[in-house]
Amino acid sequence: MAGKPKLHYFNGRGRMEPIRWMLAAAGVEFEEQFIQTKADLQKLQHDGSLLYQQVPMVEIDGMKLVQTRAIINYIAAKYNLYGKDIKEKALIDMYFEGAADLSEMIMILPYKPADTKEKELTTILEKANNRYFPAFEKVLKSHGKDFLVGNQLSKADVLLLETILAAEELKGDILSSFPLLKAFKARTSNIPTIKKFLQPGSQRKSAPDEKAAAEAMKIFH
Ligand SMILES: N[C@@H](CCC(=O)N[C@@H](CS)C(=O)NCC(=O)O)C(=O)O
Repeated sequence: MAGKPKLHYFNGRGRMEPIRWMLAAAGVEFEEQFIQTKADLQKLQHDGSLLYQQVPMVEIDGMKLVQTRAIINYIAAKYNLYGKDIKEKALIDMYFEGAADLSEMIMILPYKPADTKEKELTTILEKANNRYFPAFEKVLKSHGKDFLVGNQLSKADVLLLETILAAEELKGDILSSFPLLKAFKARTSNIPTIKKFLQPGSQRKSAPDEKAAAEAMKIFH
């Protein structure tokens, strides 16, 4: 039997967090090898483990996979989080990419210069409120089902939940005018594998404070 996937990244959210979420939602246990210094990153870069000299990198099923989307798609395909046919896959990708656009804006906020953070935050909240959350509310309303596509959990649902929770960290009542998203959040948070990941002590990471953001910047810049 193949061993547990091994995740190579720093001990923070960044681009690895949605990968952690996908594995957790699929009920797959994983190990983490944390990159703590620039030297740790350089070691991986020099030993040929990173095709583009970048992380996230995940050792899984005898492969060393890089590129966040490729890793997520492999996990989604392997663990049935990618729909049942090519039309469902297209919709799942379309919703996933929308959530990813918002999620990425939130993910990089702590690494923005202090004097632009306030403006960035306003832009993110405006986009969440007027572009992304209305779109997902509309999708859920259009079919009245529990999940975004095919009434079955997919990588798009997992990323949407992750993104909702991250957006709520920025503004607690951000879902106030999105009742279907509120219900979606409650429902998906209660899926046993996800519920477990949301418990304290899981491998889920918290949003970086200034010190953690500065540490990560030292490794990658
Ligand atoms: N498109 C890549 C981007 C990866 C990326 O930018 N990784 C950063 C850390 S989050 C990195 O490894 N930076 C070091 C470098 O580019 O030399 C992905 O999604 O995996």
